[in-house]
Amino acid sequence: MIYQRSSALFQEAKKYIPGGVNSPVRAFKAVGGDPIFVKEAKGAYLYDEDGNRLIDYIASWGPLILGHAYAPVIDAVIEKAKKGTSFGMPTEIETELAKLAVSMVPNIEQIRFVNSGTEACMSAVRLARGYTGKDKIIKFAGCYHGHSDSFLIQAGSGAVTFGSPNSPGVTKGTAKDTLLAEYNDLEGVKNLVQANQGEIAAIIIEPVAGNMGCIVPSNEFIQGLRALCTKEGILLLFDEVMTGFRLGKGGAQEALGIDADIVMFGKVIGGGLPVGAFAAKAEIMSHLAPEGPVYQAGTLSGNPLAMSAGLAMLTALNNTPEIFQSLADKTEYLHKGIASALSEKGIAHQINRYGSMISVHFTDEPVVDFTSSAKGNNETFKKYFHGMLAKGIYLPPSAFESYFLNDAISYADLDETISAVATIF
Ligand code: KE4
Repeated sequence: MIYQRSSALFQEAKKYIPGGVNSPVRAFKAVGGDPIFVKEAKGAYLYDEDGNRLIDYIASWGPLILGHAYAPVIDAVIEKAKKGTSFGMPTEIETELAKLAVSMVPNIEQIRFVNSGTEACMSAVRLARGYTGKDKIIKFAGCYHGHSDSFLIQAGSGAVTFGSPNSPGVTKGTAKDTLLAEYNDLEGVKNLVQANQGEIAAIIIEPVAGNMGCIVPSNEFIQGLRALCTKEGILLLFDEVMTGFRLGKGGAQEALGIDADIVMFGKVIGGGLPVGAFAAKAEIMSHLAPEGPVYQAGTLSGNPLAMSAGLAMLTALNNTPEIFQSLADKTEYLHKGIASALSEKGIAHQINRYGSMISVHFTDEPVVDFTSSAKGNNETFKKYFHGMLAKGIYLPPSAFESYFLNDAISYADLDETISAVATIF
């Protein structure tokens, strides 16, 4: 594999864009080396600027669940663009996507579209604070809800990758209203609630975590959170930016059998264009402007171009729900293949998997929270990442991320991936 053109492009990018990227996780800081510049992509494959073909396990960090340049999405976007891209006025397609999303996801009656997962989570927390009249939120170490100030406290994903979980620029005034708990530690949450009686508006969680690698909640933990929130009048916020429309039509609420009070989406719901959303029962959503007092807005929110991509994507998933099982089967196959390759070589590892989310951790201790995830051997991870890249397999460039399989990945691609693991170790 040669990467001259990518490296040259990176040098040029760094002159005009901070760190040469528009999102830090893309910069390979955690694994070293220069990031790969993509020229185009189709189905399961990325084609980079040096002419290399890479099997893609990121899918743009989740959105492209049916593979790159999925024809129905592309066609919808082209057709819609010819009629104008954004008007700043209501359009019918927003209602069509809202109706479809509400029909697919349990326990929601209304949805508000925004432009990113960050905006969805930030707006949902403001709504929860406005609805309850309380200020504090509880988040979990290693969970990432976007880069809004309240969330950059022991955040996951890029924030933890750079070892600066508490970002400069976040004021003490903001940080004091974000309480921190450990994932899968129900007692710790109960103690926080006890110590802040009557002050907590919401508990926000990734119901299946993907930003410290993939971490699955224990039944006792997630059911306990629901019961605690109900008892204490705290809103339970499910950040389904990753899991929404990926674990199934109904996302994590359906998969785990838990009703959240507000659900946030991003990624798949936009089909690869900038769409985020948050949703709840009408009784809660009616507190949002212009109907209610909680202000939230956005020039490009619900713009018809992004809506056309989201509508084509969700329509495809709604009409062929069997793809969710197909993806889960492929992910299980990958899990078993990588596990046997690593075991054969005597490499200490944990593999966490839920649906089509999976992550490999080079540690012999079960990975159940941020602390145990951080014990993974990053030197081994770096060798693994670059070894796989050299074999044409593109994995997330950080141990604190989940892979996202897309349904265009074939079993032949999976076999190529598995044999690459065996070879590099
Ligand atoms: P965005 O603002 O990046 O669209 O969404 C923020 C967000 C919120 N909630 C969850 C569970 C998320 O995973 C994310 C974004 N995920 C990262 C990858 N782990 C996006 C990649 C990036 O930061 O470039």
